[in-house]
Amino acid sequence: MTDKTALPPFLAACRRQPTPHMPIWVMRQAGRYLPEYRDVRSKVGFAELTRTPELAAEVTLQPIRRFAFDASIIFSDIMVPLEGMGIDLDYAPGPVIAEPIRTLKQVEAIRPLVPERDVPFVMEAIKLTRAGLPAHVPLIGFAGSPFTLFAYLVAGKPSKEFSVPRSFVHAQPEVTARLLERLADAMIVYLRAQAAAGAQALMLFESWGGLLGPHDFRNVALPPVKRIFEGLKDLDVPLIYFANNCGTMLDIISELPVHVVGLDWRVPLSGARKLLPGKAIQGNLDPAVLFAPKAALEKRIDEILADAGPAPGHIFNLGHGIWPEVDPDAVKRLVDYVHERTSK
Ligand code: 1CP
Repeated sequence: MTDKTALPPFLAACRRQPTPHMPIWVMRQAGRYLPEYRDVRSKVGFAELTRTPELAAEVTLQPIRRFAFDASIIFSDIMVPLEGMGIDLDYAPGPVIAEPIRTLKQVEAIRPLVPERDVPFVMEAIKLTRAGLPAHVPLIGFAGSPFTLFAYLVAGKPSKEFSVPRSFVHAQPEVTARLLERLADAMIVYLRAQAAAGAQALMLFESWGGLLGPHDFRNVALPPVKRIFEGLKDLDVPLIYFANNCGTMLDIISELPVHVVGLDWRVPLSGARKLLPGKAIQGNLDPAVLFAPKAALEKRIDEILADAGPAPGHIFNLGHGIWPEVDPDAVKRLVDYVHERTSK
């Protein structure tokens, strides 16, 4: 018999408590690798999907129906609150900004976010999704980190090197600091509104912070992130920081008041455990390994479990978002194998 009073495994692992099996979910788990998602998308554009609570809830629940995931993440995008702040953007499929930010005047013209007024559909989608989820599957709310949002806002479109925002940091330090501060304040109210609507954990995606070296990461990207997590500390929900490509900066990241640090596949988990005392870890199978035959996939999973060790406080995940080309059967093998290997 299961203990009805026990925390769901995902929330227990966030707090480094023992769990009956290791929880697993995958970043971008609702999306183009699922035929049922492609069906919905054949009828509505991505922006409309994010603005229609019934449809956003439906695609959020799709992977939960198919796989034994231990957490759900609300279907939206890191750019959605920026649309609510008056930024004109489109998805092609990555975000494209009509007028990339270059001046202080543009920064000052960005409206402060009032979530209930500007993006009510996100909170509505959270409520609908929560009502449709089983009790043991917590719902994660999320936002983009200020530096990651800054990278898109200044570059104007997805980019490999993000050379425009990276040079902007040095050419326009005051404008950079002001924009990051504005974004931090907006993400605090945005994440608080998601928690109030029913999100049971909050995750910040630092997808592009790894473009910076340790000096700039500490001085530019980190202060607004600290400001956000300080602004959420009083909430009774686990806070997760996904530190993509930041493996050389874990000593700096260890200072953040978060419960969980998400890690990409370049980071050995045994080393990360040492550098992140008191924090849970999340990750970190290379998304490319989902293309391996069954035995090789299982071997890699075993290696990650062995490297992270048996201590509580490990949530299994990919090291970054799942790719659209992945066979859903490989995801089923991944989820079921992690559960099988870690069941007590
Ligand atoms: O055509 C489509 O269906 C649009 C493709 C798409 C999807 C499915 C975009 C545009 N966003 C999303 C959903 C999305 N974005 C989720 C869904 C929730 C889930 O996991 O199930 C999440 C969490 C995001 C967050 C996001 N958007 C991040 C952070 C995570 C990461 O991957 O690092 C980033 C960097 C973005 C920007 C973005 N939005 C869309 C795309 C294709 C991109 C990436 C562009 C790039 O490569 O720079």
